[in-house]
Amino acid sequence: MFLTGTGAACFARAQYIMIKPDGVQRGLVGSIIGRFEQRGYQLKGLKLFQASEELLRQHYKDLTEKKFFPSLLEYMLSGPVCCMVWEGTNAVKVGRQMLGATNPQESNPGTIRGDFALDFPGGLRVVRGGFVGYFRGYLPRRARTSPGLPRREVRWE
Ligand code: IDP
Ligand code: MG
Repeated sequence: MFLTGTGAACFARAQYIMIKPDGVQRGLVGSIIGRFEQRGYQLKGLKLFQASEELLRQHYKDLTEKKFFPSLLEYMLSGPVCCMVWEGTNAVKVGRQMLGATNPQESNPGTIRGDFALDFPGGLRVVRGGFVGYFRGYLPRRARTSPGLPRREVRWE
């Protein structure tokens, strides 16, 4: 097991990041990986993955009632996503800061969204941040349904 420690301190060290289909198609994978490496985070899992509708409905369960959900679903099915797990100090909070605000127009310059994304409709949504845990019993539901990264795939040394 590559992680030791328990509970919140352990959770805070691992962040699931997904580069969405337009980010992959625009060739931004390298730049985004570079930012996390530059900052000092360590790549613990990486996979290019075509999500299924069923998995996306689980992954975005809290958003299914939103008006934009059908277009989000269609967009997320439009091509492979790049799934990553980054580990390091305060990865959840700092990772969020590095992504920028959900609405790209409100993302500060210097953040990933603030530098690479402009709008919701028609793409340019680029990245999604989430939360991932490693240990049985502590694993949040979201991590279990994160496209491309079932638990066993992030547990390599
Ligand atoms: P996050 O990606 O920053 O975690 P969430 O609230 O989890 O943001 O929303 C998931 C995704 O749903 C966003 O990344 C974006 O693609 C889409 N989304 C969220 N809010 C809106 C909206 O108001 N209009 C259109 N799409 C949205
Ligand atoms: Mg979210």
